[in-house]
Amino acid sequence: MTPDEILKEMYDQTLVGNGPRVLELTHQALEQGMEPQSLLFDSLIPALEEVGARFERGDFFVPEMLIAGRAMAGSMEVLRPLLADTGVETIGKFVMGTVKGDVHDIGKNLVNIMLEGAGFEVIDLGVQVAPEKFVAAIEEHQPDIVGMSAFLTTTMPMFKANLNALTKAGLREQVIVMVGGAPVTQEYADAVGADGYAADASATVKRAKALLAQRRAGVPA
Ligand code: B12
Repeated sequence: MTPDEILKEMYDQTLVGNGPRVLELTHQALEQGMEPQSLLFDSLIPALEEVGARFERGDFFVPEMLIAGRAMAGSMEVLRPLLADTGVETIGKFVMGTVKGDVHDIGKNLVNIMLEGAGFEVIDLGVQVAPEKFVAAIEEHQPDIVGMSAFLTTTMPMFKANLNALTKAGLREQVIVMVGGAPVTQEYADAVGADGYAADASATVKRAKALLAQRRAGVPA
């Protein structure tokens, strides 16, 4: 198969949630010397975007979203070490979690992979992370940045609840807070008082590095 054929079939098979075939194609692509980034950005992510569009139109339902998500996650397990293993030294510590009430983690996991690849040490708290768990993790790990993911308009208000919990625990000033997830916007991030927002994984890396550099230069975020 040519690289284009692989990308196309991988897209189609992710869309229909054929996990075993997506995994097979992932291995085949890598054996042929294709770049892991290309599989991610030219096939897997566009497929999930299409899944979301179909769900919105009522052509797909939750089970379809779930199997498509699983198919992508299976491939990401293979790609993860390849994307993260760039041999760069640690530049900062990042605590990351999906907010309480929300189980979406594909986007968060992708952000984690890219952050690791850029040299961040990432402590992943998983999904459904309650405010007190963010507080405890910050106390324990003393990260430079805490990242919060939310994918539902109903769980986005948890950002504010988390920020309030950090303030109450006296931790707000010592950590940079970044927020993100499909429905989140820069305006929303500003409104809840987060320090940073990014729309995708590579923008997150750029923004995280910039915020860290600012903080280390003594400029408040
Ligand atoms: C797969 C999926 C699921 C899977 C999740 C599997 C998993 N393990 O994650 C399952 C089936 C479980 C699911 C369930 C539901 N889902 Co859903 N889901 C999706 C879908 C199709 C893809 C999400 C995804 O993985 N995208 C791919 C990743 C790579 O993109 P991403 O998530 O946006 O992440 C990127 C950025 O947002 C950013 N980012 C992410 N996190 C962070 C964090 C920080 C700090 C920063 C800076 C950046 C950042 O970088 C990421 C990488 O580039 C989306 C549709 C869509 N277009 O997003 C709907 C979607 C998010 N789901 C939706 C809904 C409604 C639901 C349900 C309520 C459905 C239901 N009726 O039960 C439930 C809720 C369950 C819950 N309590 O959480 C809606 C949300 C609508 C809204 N605005 O509120 C969406 C948008 C679908 C739609 N178009 O209507 N879902």
